[in-house]
Amino acid sequence: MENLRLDDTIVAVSTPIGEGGIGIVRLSGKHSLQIADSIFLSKDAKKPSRFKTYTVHYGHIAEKAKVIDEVILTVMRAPRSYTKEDVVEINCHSGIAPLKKILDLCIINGARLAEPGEFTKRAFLNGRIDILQAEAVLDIIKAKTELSLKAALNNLDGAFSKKINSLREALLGIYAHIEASIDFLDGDQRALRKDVFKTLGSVKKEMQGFIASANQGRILRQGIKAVICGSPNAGKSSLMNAILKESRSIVTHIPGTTRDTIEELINIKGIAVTLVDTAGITDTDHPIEKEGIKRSYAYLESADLILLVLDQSRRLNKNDLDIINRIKDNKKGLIVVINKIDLRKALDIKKVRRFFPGAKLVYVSSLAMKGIDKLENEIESMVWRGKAPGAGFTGASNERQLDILKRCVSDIIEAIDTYKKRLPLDCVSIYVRSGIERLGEITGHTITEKALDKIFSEFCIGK
Ligand SMILES: Nc1nc2c(ncn2[C@@H]2O[C@H](COP(=O)(O)OP(=O)(O)O)[C@@H](O)[C@H]2O)c(=O)[nH]1
Ligand SMILES: [Mg+2]
Repeated sequence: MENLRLDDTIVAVSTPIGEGGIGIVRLSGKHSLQIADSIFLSKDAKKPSRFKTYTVHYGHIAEKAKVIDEVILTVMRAPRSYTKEDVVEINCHSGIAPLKKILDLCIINGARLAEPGEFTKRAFLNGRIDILQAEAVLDIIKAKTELSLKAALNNLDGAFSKKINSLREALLGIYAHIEASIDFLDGDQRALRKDVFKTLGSVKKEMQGFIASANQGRILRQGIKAVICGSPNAGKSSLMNAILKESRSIVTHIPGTTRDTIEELINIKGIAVTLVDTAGITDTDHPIEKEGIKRSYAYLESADLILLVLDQSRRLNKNDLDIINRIKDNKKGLIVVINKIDLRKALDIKKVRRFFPGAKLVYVSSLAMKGIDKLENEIESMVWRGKAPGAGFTGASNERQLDILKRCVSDIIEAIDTYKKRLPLDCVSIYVRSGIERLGEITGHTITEKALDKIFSEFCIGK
């Protein structure tokens, strides 16, 4: 159980390494205060081990009286700290030299360099948070929009854990009843069977709800990739700029000059959208242009949403038709953006509709910044398929959680089928038990060390 050691004191730089105002070196474990004592010089010569919990102190970090940096030191004593252990945080100047030197000094004085996510892992092992909450910490760090931050905070707060725990308790209730029912009389057996059936049905329904909303959780966490495509000069780069409301992509009169793809991360109605401006798709022999087009197609493969830009001021040409044929049977989200509505109309809209019978058409002028709002609304409703998560969203946020939920639902379905076959309740209870164990894996009630390692390996050192 190498990784589950809790006896040693760990240390890490908890802020991103680089030049900045403040950098933080964090210590956690039994010897945190003792280590701080040996490297911290306070003005009044008081030692950190004498400091009250949640107090902040000015002083210097020094190696044998040689000052390394001017710092502020915070003491948070067990059990009321991030890890439930004695924690010391040293706010120093953020530069490679002071951070590295202070880190080294802590190690020389008995601390061990923390593994990725080890502070949060200790918070879990010491029982302050469960695994869903630990994963929420990661979601918070990675959140790109307010909406995704809110969802992650709800999970950190334990909103999802509570729901999972109550399902687990419902299953535990059934399990205990069945186990106790062996001596029941017939009449009582019948009442129990009814009860078991009802509870299994409602547990199944709730879990299926979580599975259905997991896609929203995934989008909140990861965002989506929207790829702008279309023929040269259709106005792709202009559209990108209009959406970004600033000129980041190259806009030019010469067709085919955006040879490479340009990506920007933007916030559209709370969704983190990676917007990609591709090279115009055209029939060409130019090697660089060809490469750009190859990449455009590759991007289309990986897109969650395609924005096809068509130029309203001209009729469909061969390039348009090539790309339309390429994407018309696409199973992903697609919005047809009819651009240049400030110009005289030459495009046959009916023909466009025939290619994309179900698709949304949005009319814009990228140049005049017209219709961009409507496009953003359309992107939002397309992404959420009309069911946008509110600020109270709580649910599965990653593949691990979703995968376990799915396996758990199949256990419950098996349990219900077994019940319906009128087999003895003992047979039902086998599946109920499996379901209980799986739900325990989600929260960490029952979890293997391997699964734990995998979860925390996604964290960075210092978290
Ligand atoms: N009138 C008008 N011109 C536009 C509009 N959008 C783009 N253009 C012009 O069309 C040309 C090609 O635009 P660009 O964004 O580079 O097209 P791309 O090759 O698809 O990236 C430029 O001269 C733009 O100014 C629009 O909505 N209205
Ligand atoms: Mg362009």
